[in-house]
Amino acid sequence: MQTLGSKMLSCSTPLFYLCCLLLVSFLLLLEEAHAARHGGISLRSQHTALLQWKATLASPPLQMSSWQENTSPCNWTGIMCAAVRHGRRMPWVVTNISLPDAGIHGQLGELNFSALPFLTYIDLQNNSLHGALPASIISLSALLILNLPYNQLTGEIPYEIGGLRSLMQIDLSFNRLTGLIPACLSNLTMLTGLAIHQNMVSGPIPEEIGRLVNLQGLQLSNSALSGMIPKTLGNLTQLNILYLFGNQLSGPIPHELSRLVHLQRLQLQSNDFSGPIPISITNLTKMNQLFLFENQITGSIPVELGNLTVLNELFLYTNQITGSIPSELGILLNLQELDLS
Ligand SMILES: *[C@@H]1O[C@H](CO)[C@@H](O)[C@H](O)[C@H]1NC(C)=O
Ligand SMILES: *[C@@H]1O[C@H](CO)[C@@H](O)[C@H](O)[C@H]1NC(C)=O
Ligand SMILES: *[C@@H]1O[C@H](CO)[C@@H](O)[C@H](O)[C@H]1NC(C)=O
Ligand SMILES: *[C@@H]1O[C@H](CO)[C@@H](O)[C@H](O)[C@H]1NC(C)=O
Ligand SMILES: *[C@@H]1O[C@H](CO)[C@@H](O)[C@H](O)[C@H]1NC(C)=O
Ligand SMILES: *[C@@H]1O[C@H](CO)[C@@H](O)[C@H](O)[C@H]1NC(C)=O
Ligand SMILES: *[C@@H]1O[C@H](CO)[C@@H](O)[C@H](O)[C@H]1NC(C)=O
Ligand SMILES: CC(=O)N[C@H]1CO[C@H](CO)[C@@H](O)[C@@H]1O
Repeated sequence: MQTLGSKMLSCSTPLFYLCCLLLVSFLLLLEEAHAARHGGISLRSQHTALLQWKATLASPPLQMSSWQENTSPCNWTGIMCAAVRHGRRMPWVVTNISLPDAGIHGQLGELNFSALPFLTYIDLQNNSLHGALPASIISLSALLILNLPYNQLTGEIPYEIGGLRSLMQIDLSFNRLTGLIPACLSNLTMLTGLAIHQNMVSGPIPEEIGRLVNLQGLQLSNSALSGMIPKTLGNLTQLNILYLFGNQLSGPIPHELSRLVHLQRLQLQSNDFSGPIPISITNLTKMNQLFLFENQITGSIPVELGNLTVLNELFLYTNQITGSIPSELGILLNLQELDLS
């Protein structure tokens, strides 16, 4: 049953897309019908969804005291609205929820996302959100930013997230998410930032991630990822930051990483990487931090590292590196920290 179920719902099957398409069309129809009854897009249903969510929270925080029945949600703390064109009208709709550090104790699954189709921005970082990231998140088709670090989210990252084609930033760091990194994240080709640092996700880094060619930051650190770095990461040529540290990743550091010409910080420490430091990465002349410590790296330190003139921090300790420190490293005038012990 399990296998059949996951097969049928796998994001790579045409059936899933058909279902999504039907679901989205259905929701749009509903929205239209609803809007028609009210002579336009209804702020009322957005108002209701937010108040219903508030009612499910364990002692709603002070910041939410302005969330009251007979006021406009556009006046509430943490809520922003915008006027959107709808036929000849320009109704106000809820576009932002921004309540970081607010002590919200509740579940996102209780928030009726299908009533909030105009949300572009969610920042609920550093609250006490627990439970899963709900599959209903697929309703948020206008979402650009999803910021949920520092919560207690559990369960798997729903593959439905791959349907949010407008998403530019996802931060799910510092939660307790488990399961695999869904390959369908690779459908979010507008993403500039993807951070799932400090969770309990496991399995391989999907090679499909190489399709996210607009990524500037990729943080998949401090989890339980295993397998090799996919060569396709070499396609992410806009990356400034690549953090994969604190996992059980193994195999060689792929020389394809030398294509990441904008890379400033490469942190691969505390994994099981083996093989030599690829000489090709000494082409990454913007590299500022190179952390390779606590791995099984062998061979000698390439003299070409001396070409990385803006390198500030180079940590290579606890590996099986042999030979001496090349004198060329001495010409790295900016090198503040060189720890090869
Ligand atoms: C929003 O609040 C202001 C005063 O703070 C008030 O004048 C205005 O009527 C409110 N708007 C709505 C739609 O509730
Ligand atoms: C989280 O919010 C609390 C206040 O609610 C604050 O003291 C703490 O510094 C915040 N933590 C982070 C990581 O932002
Ligand atoms: C969620 O919102 C939609 C759209 O307003 C509505 O049709 C639906 O009944 C709501 N669901 C619940 C459980 O309130
Ligand atoms: C609302 O969201 C947009 C992105 O969709 C963002 O540019 C804007 O800064 C947000 N406003 C606030 C007050 O956070
Ligand atoms: C990405 O990289 C792989 C291997 O490095 C390559 O075969 C592929 O064509 C590249 N392009 C995309 C869009 O994945
Ligand atoms: C470094 O880049 C240059 C061109 O910028 C190329 O000719 C050379 O082969 C590269 N070296 C390595 C080791 O990748
Ligand atoms: C890099 O360093 C090597 C050895 O130190 C040197 O021969 C080479 O010319 C330098 N420059 C480039 C672009 O590789
Ligand atoms: C339309 C589209 O790009 N679909 C892709 C979404 O992601 C899955 C898994 O990576 C692909 O198999 C689909 O082709």
